[in-house]
Amino acid sequence: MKHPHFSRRLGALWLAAAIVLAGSALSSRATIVIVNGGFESPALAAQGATWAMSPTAAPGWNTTAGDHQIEIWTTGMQYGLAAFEGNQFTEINANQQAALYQDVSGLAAGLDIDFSFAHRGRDTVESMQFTITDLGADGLYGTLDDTTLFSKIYSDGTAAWGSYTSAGEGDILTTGDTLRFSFQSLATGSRGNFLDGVEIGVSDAIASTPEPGTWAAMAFLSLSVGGSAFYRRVRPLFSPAR
Ligand SMILES: [Ca+2]
Ligand SMILES: [Ca+2]
Repeated sequence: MKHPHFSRRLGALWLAAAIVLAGSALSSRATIVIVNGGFESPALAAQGATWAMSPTAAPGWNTTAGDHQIEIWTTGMQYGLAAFEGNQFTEINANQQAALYQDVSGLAAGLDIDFSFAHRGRDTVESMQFTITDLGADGLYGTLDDTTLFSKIYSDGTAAWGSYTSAGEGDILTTGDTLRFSFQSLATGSRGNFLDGVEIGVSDAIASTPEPGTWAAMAFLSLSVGGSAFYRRVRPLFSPAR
């Protein structure tokens, strides 16, 4: 059976979200809308000085860096430093000051946005600015119809990961436009601002939502019977393709 407005790609995204949410820091109601938030893909060999630096080092992520380089570290690469989650994390400044971001389109309006992430300084207390921007009707970043939905600066030293969530930040709602989720390093130069464990999810306060323990069963069900029940629950979060 064909499901209009629901592409195979989105279906895969929902399944991935269901799996991720088993250990999520976000509400059990939230559906993750970004990909590779833990910088675990592609998996690098876990050995001393292994890192990746390339435009495709972290699928799903984009950088504002002029050289387009994204840098991924593995646990133990330097300073005995371990990833906040999994085995890999990123340093926002690869060769220069930059922002890492993901644009998410197709979200219905009026959904609650929740987030969590971990941040750490490399050399000293370092700061970055997390911003959620509505790109407006033109869907383009940096134009006059952009609106900032949320923006906050986070500062952490080298001793430990700082762990943050949207708890206590008030409601942040989707608008129906494409949104940019951006982590802008405020450190200059080729070093600074480790980032890991990024989870950004949306939830509909009205939708009936299963308990976390049922997600895996639902994912299995959707694979087994074509996902009609699973899709019906989650499809209202996305508006029809435009
Ligand atoms: Ca990670
Ligand atoms: Ca715009």
